[in-house]
Amino acid sequence: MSYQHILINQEPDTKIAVVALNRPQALNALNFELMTELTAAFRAFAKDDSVSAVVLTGNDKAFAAGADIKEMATATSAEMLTKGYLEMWDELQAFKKPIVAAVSGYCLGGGAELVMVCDIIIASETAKFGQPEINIGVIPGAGGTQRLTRAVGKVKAMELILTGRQFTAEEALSMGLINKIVPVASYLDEAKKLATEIASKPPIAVRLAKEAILRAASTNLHDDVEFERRLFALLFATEDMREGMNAFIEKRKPAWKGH
Ligand code: DAK
Repeated sequence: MSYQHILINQEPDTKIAVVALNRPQALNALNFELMTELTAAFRAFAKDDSVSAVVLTGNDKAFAAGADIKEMATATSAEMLTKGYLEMWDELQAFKKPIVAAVSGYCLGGGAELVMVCDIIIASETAKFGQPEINIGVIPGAGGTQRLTRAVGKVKAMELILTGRQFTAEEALSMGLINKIVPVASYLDEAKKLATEIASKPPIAVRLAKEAILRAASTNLHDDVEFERRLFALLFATEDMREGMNAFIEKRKPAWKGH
C-alpha cells in the first residue's frame, strides 16, 4: 500500500519498522486521512512477522501539533461519535507489539495522546509537550485526561489540562511521562537502537510483557477513555467550541461566552 501522509521504513536485519508522520506543512496535524493511513500501517505490522517493534516519529520540528483543527472545526457531536475516528484510536491502543516514540518539537493535543499510547518515549531536547485543547474550547478526547493523569498524577494533570500550557522535555522527564532526553541529532537513532534491542528478544514474551504491564497501568482505562470521548463529543454542541476552533483558524484570540 502506498501512503501520502506517513513514511515507512522497514530496516533490514533489525525486525523494526519506522513510521514517520509526514504532513510538515501542518506540523503533522492528525487529519482523518493520516489517521486512516497510520491505522492501516499498524494493521499490516500486526500481521507481519518480520516486524517485532515499531518506532513512531515525526520530524525535528513537530511530532504532531494535535488533531487537525481545520477539519474538526465544522464537525458535529454525532460525527465525532460515529465517523470511525474512535475505532482508529482503538486499533492503535490494541496494537500488541511494542512501540517506541521518537519525539522532537511540538507534541500537542492528539500528538501527545498518540505518544502516550506508545510504550517507551524518547524525546529530543527541543520536544514541547502539552494538552492545549482547553484553549480551543474542548478537552483531550483521545485518552489524554486518563493517560496523563495515570502517568503524572492528579494535581499535575489538572494544572496541565486546565491551563493548556506547553511543557519541556525536561519537565516531562521529571514527571515520569517520558523515558529519556537526547540531543536533537540523535533522538531517532536512540529510539531505533532501543526498538532494535527489544526486537531481538523473544517476540511472544515481549508481547505478553507489554500486555501485562498495560494491565497494571490501565485498570478501567477502556471505560474511562470511553467516558472522556463522550464528554469530548458533547463539547461539539457548544458555541465556545466553534469559537475556539474558528479563532485558531482565523489567528485571533477567542471570546468565550460560556455556552
Ligand atoms: N490543526 C490544523 N492545523 C494546524 C494545527 C492543528 N492542530 N497546528 C498547526 N497547524 C497549522 C497552522 O494552522 C499553520 O497553517 P498555515 O496558517 O500555515 O496554513 C501551520 O500549521 C503552522 O502553524 P503555526 O503558524 O501556528 O506555527 P507556530 O510555530 O506559530 O505555532 C503551534 C505552533 C503548535 C504552537 C500552533 O500551531 C498551535 O497552537 N497549534 C494548535 C495546537 C492545538 O491546539 N492542538 C490541539 C488540537 S485538539 C479524538 C482524537 C484526537 C483528538 C480528540 C478526540 N477522538 C478519538 C475522539 C485530539 C484533539 C486535538 O488534538
